[in-house]
Amino acid sequence: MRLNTPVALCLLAGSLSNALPAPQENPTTTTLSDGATTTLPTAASKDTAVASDQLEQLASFAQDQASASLADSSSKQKRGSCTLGNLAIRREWGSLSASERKAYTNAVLCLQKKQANTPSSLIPGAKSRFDDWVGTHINQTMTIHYTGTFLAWHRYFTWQYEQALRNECGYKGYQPYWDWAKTAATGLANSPILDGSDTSMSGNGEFIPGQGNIILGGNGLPEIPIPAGTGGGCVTRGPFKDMNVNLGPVALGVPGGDTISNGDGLGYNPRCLKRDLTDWVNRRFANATSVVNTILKPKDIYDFQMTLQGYPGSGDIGVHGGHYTMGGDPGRDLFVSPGDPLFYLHHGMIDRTWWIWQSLDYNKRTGASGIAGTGTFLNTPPSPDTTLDTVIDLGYAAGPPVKMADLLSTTEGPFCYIYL
Ligand SMILES: [Cu+2]
Repeated sequence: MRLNTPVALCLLAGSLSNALPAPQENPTTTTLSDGATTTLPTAASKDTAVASDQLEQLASFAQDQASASLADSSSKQKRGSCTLGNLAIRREWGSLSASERKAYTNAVLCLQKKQANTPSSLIPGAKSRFDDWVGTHINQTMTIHYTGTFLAWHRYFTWQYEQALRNECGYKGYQPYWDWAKTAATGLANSPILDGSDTSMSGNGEFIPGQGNIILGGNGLPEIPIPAGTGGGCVTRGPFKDMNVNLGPVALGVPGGDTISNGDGLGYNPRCLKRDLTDWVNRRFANATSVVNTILKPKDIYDFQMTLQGYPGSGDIGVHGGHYTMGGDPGRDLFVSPGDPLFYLHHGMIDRTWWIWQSLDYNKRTGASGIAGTGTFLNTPPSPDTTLDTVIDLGYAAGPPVKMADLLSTTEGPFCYIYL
C-alpha cells in the first residue's frame, strides 16, 4: 500500500477542549453473573488519584465477572477450552519481578534474531520474525484503524505475538501491559517501564534540543500541535539499545510538522530505535480520569472505539494516542508503530480497557452488538459493515484467519486470559 499524504494522521484534529462534565461519583450496584452484587463508580472523578482507585475497582469487577462466568458451567463463557485452571493472567509491567521483565525482553530479542516467515519478494525489508508483525501491520493499516475490526484485530495481533514469544522463544509468562494512568502520575522516565534500566523496555531517546511541534490533523481537519518530548534521538540504554528498526517509515510525524516516508515502507531501511517521551500527551489524553471516562461514558461500541481512538475534529486523540506519548521512530508512525516493542504493552492496555468495558455488559458487548463500523479507515472508501463473520487474517505473522465472532471475548474462541 502506498500513501503519499499524512492521511494516517488526519484523524487527530480539532480544537483542544477537554471540558469534562461535573463528575457524579454516586456509585451504582451491578449484579455479577453469579448473582453477587458489587458497587461500581458511574462517572470518572476529576481527581486522578481517586480515578486511579476507580480504575482498579472496574478492573476487579471485570476479573470477578470472568471468574464467576468461568466457574458457572452453564455460562456462555464456558464454550471452548478456557477454564479457571488454564486461565492466563496478564499483568502490569511494574508488578513483574526483575527476572520476569528480563524474560520478556529476552524473548522479544529472540524474535528479532529469528528469520522472517514473510517471503522477501513480498516484504523485502522484513528480516526477522519480529518484522513479520510489523509488515502485516503496515500492509493492513488502512483496514484496521477506525474500522469495525480495530479492537479485535489488535487483540488477535497482540495475542499471536504473545504466543510467538512463548512458543518460538521459550517465554513462560504472558503479555504485560503499560498502565498509562500510572505513568501519567509518575512521569514516563521515572516509571519501571521506561526508566532505561536493564529491566525496563528501554527508555527515552537521546535528547535533541529545540525540536518543533508534531502536527496531527491536516487533510481539511483542524491541526493538533503536539509538543516534542524530552528525547528525540536513538535509544541508548536498556534491552533495545542495539536493535534495528528495519521497515518504514510510511507516515512518520516528525518535529517541525512534516510527515516523512520511505515509499511503501516495505523496503529494508535499518536504523536505530528512536523515542521521544512526551509526558504532555500522556497527562492530557491518558491520565486516570481519561481512562475511566473511556470506560464509563460510552454506552455502545461505536462511541467506545471512537472515544478511545479520538473523534476526528474533537481535539482529543483518545487513550490510543499513547503512540505519541512514546514518540520517535517508529512510535509516531501509524503504519510502522509495532516496530517499537513498547507497542505491545500499549495495545495490551488498549485491550484491557476494552475488556473492562465489555465486562460491564458482557453478553451484549461480546456479541453482534459489540461490533460497529466498516472495513475501511473512517469508511473511506466506503465498504461493507464489519460483522461476526468478518475474517481477520494476520498474513505471515501468524495464522489461522479467524472470524470476528471468535475475537470478542478474552475467555472464548482461541483466547483464555484476563488482566490483573
Ligand atoms: Cu495498529
